[in-house]
Amino acid sequence: MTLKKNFFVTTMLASAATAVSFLSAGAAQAQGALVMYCGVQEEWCRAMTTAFERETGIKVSMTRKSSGEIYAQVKAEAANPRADIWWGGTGDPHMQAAEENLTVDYKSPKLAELQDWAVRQWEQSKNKTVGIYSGALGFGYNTELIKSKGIEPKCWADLLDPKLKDEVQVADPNSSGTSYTLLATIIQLMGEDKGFEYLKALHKNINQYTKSGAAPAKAMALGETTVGIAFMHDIVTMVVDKAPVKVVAPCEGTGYEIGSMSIIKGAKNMDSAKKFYDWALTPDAQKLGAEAKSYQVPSNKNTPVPPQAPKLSEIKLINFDFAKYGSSDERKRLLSKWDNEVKNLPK
Ligand code: S7P
Repeated sequence: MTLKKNFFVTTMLASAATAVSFLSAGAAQAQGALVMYCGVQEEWCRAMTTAFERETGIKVSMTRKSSGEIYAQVKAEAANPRADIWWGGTGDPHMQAAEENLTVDYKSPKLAELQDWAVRQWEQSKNKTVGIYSGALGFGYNTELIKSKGIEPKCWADLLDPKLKDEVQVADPNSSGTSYTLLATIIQLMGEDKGFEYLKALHKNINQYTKSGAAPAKAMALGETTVGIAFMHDIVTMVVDKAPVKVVAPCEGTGYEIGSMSIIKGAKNMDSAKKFYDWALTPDAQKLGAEAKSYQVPSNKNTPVPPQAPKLSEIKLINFDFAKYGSSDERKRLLSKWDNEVKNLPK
């Protein structure tokens, strides 16, 4: 090879190497921080973020919001999605997002390790959302404040007692998955007409419709409301923190949630989203819930169930129709009916 030829080959090789390193830098940029919308309590969201970063070296940018708010944001951003993964929150808005094509189907190698209810959620959503935990809806009361009322509520019906006027707190079902679970539960228990009559009567006793579903449990612990309707596990967290609070599984029976996880359609960090999805289904990741004082029942059969978790087998659970109450039309119809017929009723 002549000197000139040699120089030509060397230059070509160097340019090729530069092009390759440019390409991989570009790819690394495209695989930026994983953007997670998180639907559980802030402490658990933060624990998941830190552990995943430590485990994989992938940075996570996490935002915590209530279930209905995350759904609204994912829908609003659909043309140019910001988030990669939506982890946690009640299953109904995940189901609605699946039906509206806002999320993508994915089969995790961890699927075989999951409880039947978690897999059923995945199947019913055409593989677009999967169950990560479960927990029953109930209510609680502040054991100090209830004394002056002379009652001990045990049933949904007891919450209509005039002695509880302005003493009951629950979230707004538009923002809160917890409260939408209440709406769907009452309708399934009583039928739609009687269910709405119940919710209108309950409205007289409501002191505030909060944005977040767990807020009434915290308010009850602080003595700001006598009764709080919330997931039982969120009320247990207050009991563990030694608040004067009693947890009630309503005597008529109650609904429950399948907390879910979905990958956003058009995610800019698809590989990282799938890595997070698989990891979030492992016992090591699911154990972080109890460590953050979140006492749901985990979906992986090998994850220990926290001893504090309300025992689903001992609670009278309704046969919750997740497909119907997670469907886009039904969710929109019921939420607008609640807005029109309940929320703005005078007291
Ligand atoms: O606190 C945990 C938890 O109750 O929060 C989720 C809930 O959907 C989020 O709160 P919102 O009611 O405000 O949407 C539940 O999935 C979870 O068990």
